Amino acid sequence: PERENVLSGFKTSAVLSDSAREKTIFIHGKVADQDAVVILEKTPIRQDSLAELLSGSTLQLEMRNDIYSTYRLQAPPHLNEIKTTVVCPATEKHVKKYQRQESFLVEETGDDYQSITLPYIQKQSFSVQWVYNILEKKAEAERVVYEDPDPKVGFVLLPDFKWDQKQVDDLYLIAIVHQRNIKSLRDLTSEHLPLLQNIFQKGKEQILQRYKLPSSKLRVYLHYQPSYYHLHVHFTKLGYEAPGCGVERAHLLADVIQNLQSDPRYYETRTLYFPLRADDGLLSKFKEAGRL
Ligand code: M7G
Repeated sequence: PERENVLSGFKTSAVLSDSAREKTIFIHGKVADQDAVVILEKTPIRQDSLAELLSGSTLQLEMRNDIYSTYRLQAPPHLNEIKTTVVCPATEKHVKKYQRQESFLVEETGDDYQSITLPYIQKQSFSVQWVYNILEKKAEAERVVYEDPDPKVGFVLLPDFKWDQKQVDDLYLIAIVHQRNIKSLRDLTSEHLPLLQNIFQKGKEQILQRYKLPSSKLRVYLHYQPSYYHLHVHFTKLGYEAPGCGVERAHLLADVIQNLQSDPRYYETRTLYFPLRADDGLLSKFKEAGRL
């Protein structure tokens, strides 16, 4: 494992959000004059480490009352890690993405997509360089779980960077398609059914083989709007509320496939609903167009 401390010179400028329940904090700051976003998250307590945790820790009594007592437990360092994600250099848009914000539901017709959303995302979306790095094996190559190299229906399946792979309870993988011209759900037509069916079927098979999770335990979905406009599918464990996964943005892959089977142009023409955050530039565009 790489031992480096990019964070030793980190200067905090603001806490973007935090959650005592999720045990996370999102911080904005600077690393050597560059803007950075740092996400700290306490990891779940693993069942397979319980014996070691209980026997190998020191306990400090806080209070005792009748049959009740509370302690502070000092776990061995390797059982007390904090998962840390660093985005550096971070753009203004990254800072906004992680800032707690009020959001508003937008109604986007097919025409709105063409006249408002498409021009906006062509100018203003996150770089998908990290996606190309994965497809070209320039990054995360050793993390790839499965690849179908076919240029039309192929994809790469790998752990999402939100998942530390230590326990299956919060399983989170993404399938990234090899085709480079599909931005999002909006671009899908019946032409893409073989691709979607391939991802659905092989993704489920691989997860069953490797993690022993049957498809009845999986939530397989796309986000609209996504953060990154290169088509990808999320695979998470059913019942795991992944951070940032509000119901409004999720479209189950099984539904997407059926909708395209019944209407080849379903996602081109339908009104789609999604939340946008107060400071999202796209929200301003909808307001300017009188659509909100
Ligand atoms: P999305 O629906 O476009 O955006 O999903 P969201 O982040 O708003 O949900 C993109 C998914 O890719 C998210 O689940 C991210 O956690 C994940 N992801 C983002 N980046 C930059 C990386 C990365 O560099 N590597 C991996 N493995 N996953 C990433």
